[in-house]
Amino acid sequence: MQHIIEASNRDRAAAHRSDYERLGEQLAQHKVDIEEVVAQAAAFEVAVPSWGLGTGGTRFGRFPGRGEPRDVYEKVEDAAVVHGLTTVTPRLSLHVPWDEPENAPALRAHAAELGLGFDAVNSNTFQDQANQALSYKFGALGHVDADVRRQAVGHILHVMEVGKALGSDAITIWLVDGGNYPGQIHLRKSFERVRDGLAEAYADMPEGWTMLIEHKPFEPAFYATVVADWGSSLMLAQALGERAACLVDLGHHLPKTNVEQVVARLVAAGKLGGLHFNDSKYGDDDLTAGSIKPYQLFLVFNELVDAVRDGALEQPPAYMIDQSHNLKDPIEALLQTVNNLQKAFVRAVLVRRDALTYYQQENDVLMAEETLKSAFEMDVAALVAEVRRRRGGAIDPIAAFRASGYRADKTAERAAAEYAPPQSL
Ligand code: PSV
Ligand code: MN
Repeated sequence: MQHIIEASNRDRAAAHRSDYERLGEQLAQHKVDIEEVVAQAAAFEVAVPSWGLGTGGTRFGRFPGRGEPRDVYEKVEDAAVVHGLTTVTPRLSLHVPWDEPENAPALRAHAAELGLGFDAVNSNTFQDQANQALSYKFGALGHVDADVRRQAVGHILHVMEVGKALGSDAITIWLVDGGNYPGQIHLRKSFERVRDGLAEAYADMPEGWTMLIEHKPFEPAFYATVVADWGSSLMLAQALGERAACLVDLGHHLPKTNVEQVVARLVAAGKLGGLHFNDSKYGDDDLTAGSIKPYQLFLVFNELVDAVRDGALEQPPAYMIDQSHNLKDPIEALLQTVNNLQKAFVRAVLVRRDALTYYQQENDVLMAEETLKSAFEMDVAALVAEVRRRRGGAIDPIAAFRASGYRADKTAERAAAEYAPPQSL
């Protein structure tokens, strides 16, 4: 891939240089040094979800793409391509058991060879797995039966073991416990059971790990989900202790929720641990981040950049993508996503914070809003491309990927009848 990137960058070098210089001049007029922004932008990294590398689907069907990865080893291979082109996705967030490796140390070594590591691991008590003794049909950690609860805690501990072997240092737990009809679950007691189950898993969490609790208002529970909102998530994180925090998935909010304000509240509580990026029009649509509500994405980053800058956040939360690529080529969708995320982040960096504070103090509503809007409207594509170029990535990752013929090569290779997964070595 490296020689393709170089060739692709050579073709674009002159046009890119002039775009970058023009942006530098524009920023200089506002007394902003483009080099400083490039340095800050280079700090942005985001994890890729193992499930985002294959074609996703809905409950009505799935239309597989060409040359999809057949197992987690091939997913790692594809993730390395995304990282090679973008240079900012060095970690994979693995779902267990969807992408559980037979041999975690071997997978870790394979990933390391390709320059990748592992981000938070994700547990799954939302589906029954083959050979599972007890069903999660009526819940897992919140189930009325203590044996089911024990099994669910056991699964979470197992996922941590897998994560430990992979070199992860966090687990993300999204629970679907809930009910479809009033009366089905005891609203208060189901929450207490979930809290107690999480506390058991938390007590055995490896040293230095963080437990990320992800809330979601509905689906698959259609009447009452136990961990439905940021308030429930925060109560759990506070009950568990210092190493538990909340994860905000941008798609897990009721329509019209002010997501950036949710982010601000969790920062204020010292409990914002991670973000799942995606976008949506109606619900948890898992579309490309920035494709539907780019202003919201920018406003979320605005809160995060502001919080890091004034010390409200000691370090940025864990950034992860959580999308389902049903129609787009998954690698291309990820390249597009990463670019959208970087642009939103850079625009947030460009917000003139002194001016914003001044206008807020003066109750100058219009100018305060314009201060945000003017940063949001900046065309920062060249700056983000320059970050990639300097790190050995592609000025235009999608063009370079298309020029590489990678998908066509993999389509031929992965269609081969005989396949020996590398973990059998
Ligand atoms: C649930 O909708 C979710 O956002 C959780 O993060 C899951 O782990 C992921 O999507 C994959 O289904
Ligand atoms: Mn999520």
